[in-house]
Amino acid sequence: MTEAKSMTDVSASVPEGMVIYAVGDIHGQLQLLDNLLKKIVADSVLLSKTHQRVLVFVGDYGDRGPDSAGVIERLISDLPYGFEAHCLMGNHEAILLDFLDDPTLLEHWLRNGAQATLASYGIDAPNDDAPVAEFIRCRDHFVAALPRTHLEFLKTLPLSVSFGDYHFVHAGIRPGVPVNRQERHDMLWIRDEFLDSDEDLGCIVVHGHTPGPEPVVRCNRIGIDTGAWVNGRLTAVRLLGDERWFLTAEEERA
Ligand SMILES: [Mn+2]
Repeated sequence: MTEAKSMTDVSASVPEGMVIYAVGDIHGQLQLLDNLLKKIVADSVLLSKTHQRVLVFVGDYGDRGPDSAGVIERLISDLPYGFEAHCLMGNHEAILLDFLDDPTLLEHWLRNGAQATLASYGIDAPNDDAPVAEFIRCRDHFVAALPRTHLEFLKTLPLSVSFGDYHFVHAGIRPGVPVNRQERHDMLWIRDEFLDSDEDLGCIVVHGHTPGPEPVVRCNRIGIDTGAWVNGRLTAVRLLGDERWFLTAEEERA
């Protein structure tokens, strides 16, 4: 890897013959996802004969936006033809899985947008101060409504993937710890210690989790969460050779 140390210059490469599109946090915005996928397909048409086309999704597929179930179904079975896809785990998927094991965690999930996900599977969420019996009932209904394919998908999401000089992970990594020794909790939840670091991490980290109006490029990371559920913008970074640029789908708002 070359020594790019300016705050905005990232010098890193993906393997030759590969083009990667890494997509930020979707949060139930199926329409934005479909619009962005169309742009990615159009953008990559001329590369399809010469390059392996790779999609990486950095997690947070559900919660908050209107169609969590639809987003997961799209990722499982209806991505564009000809792409290799890697879907990573986000903290919202982890919260969902934890709730299946321990229904009392619904209170925590409700603070993170569970209502939208539950509704997308046809379930009314109880209030966060409802008795535990209601949380258990909600969990049981959810287990019954969640297609087996969705459960299997959620349970088998990897935490990270690497290609060339790039490392893809939901929230980030802990500076000073090698990428292969990172802890699950950091990869799903870390913010300031990672976001504020300008240390050489040994790779360029492509991540979501912390939204902003625009993608963020620093010497050691690229943040691609543009707040699909709050800003109506879903972003992908395209990585080809040592070049990168951004594709965005935007909601039309009156
Ligand atoms: Mn997140």
